[in-house]
Formats: sequence, structure tokens, C-alpha cells
Amino acid sequence: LSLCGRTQIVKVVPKHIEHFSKFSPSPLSMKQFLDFGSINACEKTSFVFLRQELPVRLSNIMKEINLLPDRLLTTPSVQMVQSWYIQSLMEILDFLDKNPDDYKVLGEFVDALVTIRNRHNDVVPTMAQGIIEYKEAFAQDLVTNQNIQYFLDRFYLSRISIRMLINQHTLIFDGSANPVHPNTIGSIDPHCQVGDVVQDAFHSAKMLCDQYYLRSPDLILQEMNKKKNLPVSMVYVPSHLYHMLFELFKNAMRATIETHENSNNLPPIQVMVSLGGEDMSIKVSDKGGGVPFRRIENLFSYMYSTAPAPQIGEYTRPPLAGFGYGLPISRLYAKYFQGDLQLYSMEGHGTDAVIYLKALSTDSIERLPVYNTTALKNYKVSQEADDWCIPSKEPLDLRNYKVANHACSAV
Ligand code: W6P
Repeated sequence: LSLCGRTQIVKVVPKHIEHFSKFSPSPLSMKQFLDFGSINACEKTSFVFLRQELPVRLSNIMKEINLLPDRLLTTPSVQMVQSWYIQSLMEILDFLDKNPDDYKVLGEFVDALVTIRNRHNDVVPTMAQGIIEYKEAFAQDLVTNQNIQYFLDRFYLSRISIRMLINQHTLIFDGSANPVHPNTIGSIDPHCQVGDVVQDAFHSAKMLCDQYYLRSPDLILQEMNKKKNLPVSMVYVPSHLYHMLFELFKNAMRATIETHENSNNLPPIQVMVSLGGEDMSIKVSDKGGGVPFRRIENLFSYMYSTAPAPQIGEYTRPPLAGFGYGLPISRLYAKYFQGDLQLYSMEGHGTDAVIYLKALSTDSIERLPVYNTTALKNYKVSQEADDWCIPSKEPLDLRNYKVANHACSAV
């Protein structure tokens, strides 16, 4: 691949995107991830897989970036993110004509992946900045909110999956690094102790909470294991689980403290970890007064939860929850291996947040967006009339409906 100058890039890159976006991404199961890291793990096999699969995943989502409304696509932030994707795609394509049997090539590939991972570190705040720029210039409506939601859910899920592939390869095949966690395979723990991750995440959230509010609720943790009388354990990525739980705890603590401001004791946050035959579920319950049902969807909205960053000297937000993309991205982590994250709230009482994960590693298969005509259609939804009536604020004035022979003194 010889590229010289911008004109070459502009001509050549779209051809590669066209080519690789015609392939569907290949979702991996937990078992396949573990196999790449087992004793007979072959760096060459992983290399040959990734130099095809990474361009496929990158190109699939790059096609969708191109479908964003022009007013968003042309913001400096989104342009920057797009340029990172183009650069990274080219750097991986450089390896297509290299020899997998050359150990130097394998080493250069690991280095390239590290460079790419770092380049994309700030994708989430940069995209958020793009949304802010867009919101400042254009009125936000329901259709744009839906389109942005659809795109960012797919875009961030794709990003989670690409980083997972990169992390696994670099962690397993970076010879210099002696593993910090000898029992993990890349970022996967085949015996992830769910209760331990709950304790860790709670402890971190509690420290933030103490720092800001000078107090914090306690934790009551219960476990149910249908199969054995043992702590719940599963094959999972502990960092993903930690991310979700930390986010839920911050939200639960903030709600608890803010609704018990004038009380000396705080109701504890109760957690139930339950392992069944199909699901491993974690319920986080707070007595923080709950959220009106109408507003639950907004908690997961990228557009409604993007606020400009506070200026220096300006009032700074509490470090605890309720801002940014914590909840929608936590839900994507759950969905990534076929799980989900749902909120059940009762306004006036409190909120239950439930993480559903697959108990069996054979069911834990990557959930990946694919660019096809169905996806394309979802970006073409125009501003058509809703097929549900708009409720009027004022009660209907029935006096306008006079009926002959109907005696009605008010008429
Ligand atoms: C709330 C709002 C919320 C979001 C996520 C998790 C827990 C809670 N509690 O009041």
C-alpha cells in the first residue's frame, strides 16, 4: 500500500471501505476468545484474523458515520474522529501484504495496535463535543434524538468490540509484559467472582461519595446460586462489570443522599447477585425517591445527557453520576455479550437497576452492528407524522358538539 499525499488517501481509502464493509463482522464467543489465549495460542492465527476482522469492523461503522446528517458530520469534532478511523484503517491495511511467519511483523503489529488504541482514547468525549456543537446550532427534535441514539449505540458498541479485540491480542502476545493477573486470559477472567467486583465498585463509589457529601450509604450484598452453595462465579470481563456497577452505585448513592438530606440515617443500597441456568443477574436497589417513568428513557439518551463541560472557575458538577454517558455506555457493555441493563423505578420510593448477563460462556457471544440495507433505512427516517394522537393540554370543550334535541342548559 503506497500512499502519497492527501489526494491518494481520498481516492484509495473509500475503495477499501467499500470492499471491507461488504463483509459482515464475525462475532466471537467467550470460548473463542479464551482459545486465542490458551496454551496452544498462536499469535500468527490471531494476527491473520485481526488484519482482516479489524478492517471489516472499522469499515462497517465508517459507512454509518458517513450517513450522519451533514450538519453533524461536518462538525470539527466528528471530522476529527473520522480522520482517526481513516488513519487506523490504513495502518492495519499496511499489514495485508506482510509475512505472518516473520516474527518482526508480529511485533510491529502489536505496536501498531497499541498506537491505534491510544489514538482512539478520546473518541467518547470528542463525539460528545460534536453533539454539543450540533445542539448549539440546531434545534433538537425527537427525530434527531432518535437518529443520534441509534447511531451512537451502534458506534460505541462497535468501538467496545474493536477495543476488546485489540486488548486481547496485545495482552496475550506482548512478550515483554509479565501478566499482572496470572489467572486472566487477556481481559477475561474465567472465574470472575461477581461479589468481589460488586464490593470493589461499591468501595470506589463510596469514596467519591464520602469526599463530596461527607457521608455515604452502606451496602447489603446477597447472593443466590441455584447450582451450588458457592459464591457466584462466571466467565466475564471484570473491567466491563466493574464499569457498569460503578456507574449504578454512583447513581444510587447520589439519589439516596439527595432524598435523605435532612435525615441522620441513610437507607442502605441492597444488591442481589443471582445465578440461574441461563442468566446471571445483579439487582442494585436504592431508596432514593425514584424517577418518574416518563424520564427513565432520557437517562439513556446521548442527546439529552450531553451538557457543555463547566468552564474553569465556574460551578463544577458533583463527581457523582447523573451526567455524561455513564448509563447508556454501561448498557452497551451489558449488551455486548448478549446481556442488558434495565431500570425499574417507583417515583416516591426508589429505583431497582438490573444487569442481566448470560450465565453460560457458550451464550456469551459478541453482539455486533452490521452495515446493511436495514441499517441504511434507519438513517433515512424522515420527519413524518406520528401515528399516535398528540394529547391536548386543555380538556376538550364539549359545548362545540351540540346535538339536536339534546337539552343541555350550558349551551
Ligand atoms: C436513581 C436514578 C438511577 C439511575 C441508575 C441507577 C440507580 C438510580 N437511582 O434515582
